[in-house]
Amino acid sequence: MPYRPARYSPPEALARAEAFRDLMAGRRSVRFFSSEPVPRPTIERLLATAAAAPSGANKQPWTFVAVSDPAVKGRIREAAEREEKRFYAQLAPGEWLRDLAPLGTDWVKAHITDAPWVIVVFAQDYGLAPDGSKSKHYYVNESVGIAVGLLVAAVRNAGLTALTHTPAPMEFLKRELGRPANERAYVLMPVGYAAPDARVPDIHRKPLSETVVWVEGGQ
Ligand code: IYR
Repeated sequence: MPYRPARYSPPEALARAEAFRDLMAGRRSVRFFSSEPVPRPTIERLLATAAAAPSGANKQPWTFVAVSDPAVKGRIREAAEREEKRFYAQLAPGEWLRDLAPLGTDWVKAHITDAPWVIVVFAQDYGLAPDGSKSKHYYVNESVGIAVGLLVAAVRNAGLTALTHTPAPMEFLKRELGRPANERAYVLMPVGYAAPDARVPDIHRKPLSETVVWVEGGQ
């Protein structure tokens, strides 16, 4: 079927690219959330944005579990902290702990109960129909990663913040949220307003010159 995406004049395209760059370059991972509520319709739009991501063979191999129930958030926090205590005290190699030191993270995960919403993203390693039959999914990690990227951008665009959090290991999330055999927890994201006194580590992005290689010609 025909498709005519919006197009812009080159100066307008540049201005839009700059404005979106500025919006996204101002994004920070925030670990301090206000408990101020965010209405469900807003979260629904953010999730619809994520679900518009491209995916291998259009299989859309993701499930988003949006939790605002304080009891469920409480159980998720408890289990996450149990895993994280073990991570920080026993599992993490010295180099990993040294790499995390500038972020100031530890096993306490107050963001899980402070934020009004916790979105748990599950990756579907294969399709599972209600009759139990299985089907193939393709490039699952890539597809779900792109969807989470769109979600992070949508959250920022709405003036909210999120933390992409991966308590390791994450098996407890599948159990706690009663997800089926074909799903695996991919990331946990508290979403809400940043606390008014939120602080972030003084870390910086690499200059583009270290990140981009140009191979130009022909235009
Ligand atoms: N999952 C732990 C440790 C952690 C790991 C990475 I890689 C980070 O970028 C941040 C934290 C935690 O959430 O504290």
